[in-house]
Amino acid sequence: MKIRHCIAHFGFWAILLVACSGSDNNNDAIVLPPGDVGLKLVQDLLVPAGFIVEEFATGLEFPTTIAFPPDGSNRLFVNELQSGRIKIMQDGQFNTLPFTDLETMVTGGFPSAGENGLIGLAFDPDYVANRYVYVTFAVRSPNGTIGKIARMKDQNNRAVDFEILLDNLPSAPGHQIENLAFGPDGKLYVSIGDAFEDAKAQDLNQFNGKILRLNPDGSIPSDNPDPDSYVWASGLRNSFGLVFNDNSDLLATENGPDMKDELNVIVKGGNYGWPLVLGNSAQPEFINPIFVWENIVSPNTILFYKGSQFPQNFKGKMFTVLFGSTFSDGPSPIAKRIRVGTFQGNGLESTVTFEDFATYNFDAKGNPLGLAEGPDGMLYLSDIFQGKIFRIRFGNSGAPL
Ligand SMILES: [Ca+2]
Repeated sequence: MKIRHCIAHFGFWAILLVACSGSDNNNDAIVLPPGDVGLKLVQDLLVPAGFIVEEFATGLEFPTTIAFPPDGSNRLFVNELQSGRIKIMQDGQFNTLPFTDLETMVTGGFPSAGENGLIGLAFDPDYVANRYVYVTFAVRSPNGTIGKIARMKDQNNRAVDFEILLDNLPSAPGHQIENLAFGPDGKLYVSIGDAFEDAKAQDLNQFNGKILRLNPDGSIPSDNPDPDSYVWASGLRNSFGLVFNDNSDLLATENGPDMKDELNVIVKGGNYGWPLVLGNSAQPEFINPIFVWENIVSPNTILFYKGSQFPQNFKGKMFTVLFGSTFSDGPSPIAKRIRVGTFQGNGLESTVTFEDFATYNFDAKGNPLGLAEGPDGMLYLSDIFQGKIFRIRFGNSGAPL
């Protein structure tokens, strides 16, 4: 079985000579506050001094996106890639029944191989009032797999009123339907990979390699570039992470083929070049990324930190998960980590500089993928192959460090 786009990447993994985090990672002396005593400390995710990593959940089947609803409740929604289940964890344990089992809601069943399946999850901006939850996923079809966008309502931790908003989207064992994000305009933005048909990323009549924009009910917004089309931006290969920042810029991570991963600011009608150009070009018809990783690191989830549990200098910073190469054992010198990005400027004029925040030092297989900020301001990270969720917090709660 192969997971995620990054399967195409060759291993850059090697023995990590740990000079990267400055962490002493000696947690022996840490005394956890009451209520956290049961959580196992994680020594092999290296974080800056003062931070603590805990094992928050285990036993998951390929967890992808993780997200807390914007109602302040301490409920963590967890997507499982191939089971099609969305689980809810609250008060330290998973609910007996999942939020939903999408396998039972669609025909065809979920893929049992490849990197496609249940990927994206987003809450309606007005979730507190309307309880809508949106998901992106791919299911088996007679011709391979197809992508779908669906929404449902959260009724006491169970999904009701399931409806498909958009169907028959391009999919493949990789480069399938990825994430989704609500904009400050109340529209839903969805990333679709090129489904290994790269030329179609330049064809505005195809959904391969596009960012789509739709109304929450699945209709086409009248102010799209073409009022009869969902297409918002084109020329993308496989953008996994999708998020708006406080400047109302839509950021998307782009996975390059064997070099030049990108971070793009997605603008209305923008063409991001794939497969005609990689990274920066001088051709005015293509929009250049705001950041290029020359070597493949497989940037995935991105998240802007809004909380106050971390030290003040982290507020507004962008955490970026670098997945690394799939199935590789042990740490990687350049990937398998979370980096923290500092922005200057906005829009296409943005620049960003990165530094390491959390780096993998696990001996076994594992790749970081989903990232969520809890209502407690702590950072939650899913590891797809370890089937775990880690929690990272700053140890400022009276614990001796
Ligand atoms: Ca590009």
